[in-house]
Amino acid sequence: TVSLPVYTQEEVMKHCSLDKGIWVTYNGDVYDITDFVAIHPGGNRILLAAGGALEPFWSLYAVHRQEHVQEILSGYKVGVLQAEDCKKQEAANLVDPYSTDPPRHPALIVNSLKPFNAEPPPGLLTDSYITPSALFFTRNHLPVPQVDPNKYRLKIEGLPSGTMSLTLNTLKSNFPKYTVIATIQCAGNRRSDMSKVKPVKGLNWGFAAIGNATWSGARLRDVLYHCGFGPEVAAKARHVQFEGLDCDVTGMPYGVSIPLNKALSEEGDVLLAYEMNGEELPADHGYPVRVIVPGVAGARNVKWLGKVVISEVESECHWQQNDYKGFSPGTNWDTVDYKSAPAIQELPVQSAITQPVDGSLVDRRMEEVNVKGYAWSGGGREVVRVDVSVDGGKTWHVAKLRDNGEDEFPAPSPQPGRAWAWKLWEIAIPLPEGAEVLEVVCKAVDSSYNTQPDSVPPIWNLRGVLCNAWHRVKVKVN
Ligand code: HEM
Ligand code: MTE
Ligand code: MO
Repeated sequence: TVSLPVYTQEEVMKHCSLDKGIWVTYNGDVYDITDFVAIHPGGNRILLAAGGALEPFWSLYAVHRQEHVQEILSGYKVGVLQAEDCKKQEAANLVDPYSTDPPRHPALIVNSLKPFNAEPPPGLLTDSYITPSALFFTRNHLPVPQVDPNKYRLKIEGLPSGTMSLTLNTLKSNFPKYTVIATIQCAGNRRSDMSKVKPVKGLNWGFAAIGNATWSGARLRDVLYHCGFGPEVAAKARHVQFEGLDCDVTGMPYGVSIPLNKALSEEGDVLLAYEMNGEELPADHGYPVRVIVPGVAGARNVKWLGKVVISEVESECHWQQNDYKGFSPGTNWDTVDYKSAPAIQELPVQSAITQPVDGSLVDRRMEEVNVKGYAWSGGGREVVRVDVSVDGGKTWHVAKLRDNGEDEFPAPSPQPGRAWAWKLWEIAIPLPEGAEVLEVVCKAVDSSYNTQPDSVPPIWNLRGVLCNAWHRVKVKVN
């Protein structure tokens, strides 16, 4: 083997532009990645590491903690880093941007630790109509920001009065406090069902990236009108952009937008929430303030809200423009054009089976099999029916819908178009005679008579979002 040249950090640093070449270090090795820059799936940001170490960036973007990424990198190796510089780097890498993340519940199933992404065991999900905050799924793209409630300011931009700045106390005391019970679902919920058909890119969520909570706070519309929203702005503005206080290494915050109409509508129930389930928001769920956009994909419910911008255009951020969009099963990574598809807002009708568990056993002496699950639809469309089958969809039974499971949370029948909360459902179905395997299936119907597609292939998409095919669970009878 030819021994590779040894470089100092200083030499590596000189290679930080496309004309001088782009070099980076990783784990004590030196790489010339000039030719890779143009084909990097994460785009231009790769240049941030030019002339320096990859570690601080890769610790922020967990997608790189995969074997195939290491393989790509190894193809560009040109040398090793001088021992003394290696030591310096190791010391610097000990600063972990996630070190201030909060403690989490041990029952959560972790999909990625840094950033933290986790869901509860699905069986626990239907134990209570209101999901306990500690078990509510968490979807973080970045480290949890540390926010001092006394220094917190919510900036409102795009109104005639210029930038407005509201304290936490103002939000709490100057506006009426509203409470809504709303389900939040990640657009990637059930991605693992999609990746069984063909690999997709993204966190491998099971079917518990969904939860139902009470959210309390000021209505966004009240705050906007208070800050001077009026006909002059309404004539031009079309979107409300949100920015989180969580930033990537370049200082770019998490950002998305929703249609202005949704934000202004009295029936839209969009909140600047400071409470979840009657307590201040937990750190993972957006302390001290998050947006709740009922009926809309989790991604638009911005946590650690720092800024609201009234605008003619959608958010320019990655998560609005180049992520959280749906595509044809025929679209691949060579042909995908993110500009061609609208951002996901309202989600389609969804349901899943939490009991029985896939692969479990049912005793033949039991005459019935108890089936339980959740059902929900986006856009305030109420789930009006859930059909359940134990023979793979040949025969169907109608499940009993529960608006709420506990007396403490009386959920009155929602107004039409404002059904933001899920329904839990259950049914006891007679065991079919002689059956050795049951294929338990559920599908929900919403108030617009939308229902779920029977299988994944026709809705498969490269990013694995919007997976709402019939949920199927197999159990053995013994
Ligand atoms: C995604 C390689 C540097 C940010 C990816 C993926 C690969 C890759 C293979 C796709 C992973 C997957 O989804 O399976 C590399 C290599 C790098 C490098 C070889 C260095 C030589 C960086 C740097 C940053 C970065 C320095 C940030 C400053 C991202 C992001 C994605 C990504 C945000 C996700 C893109 C998306 O899913 O939309 N990278 N990367 N990468 N990379 Fe890098
Ligand atoms: N807001 C900020 N600031 N940063 C984020 O990473 N993730 C979004 C959304 N809001 C995110 C965010 C996504 S994709 C989802 S699904 C929901 O938050 C998840 O909310 P939860 O973690 O409270 O369940
Ligand atoms: Mo999400």
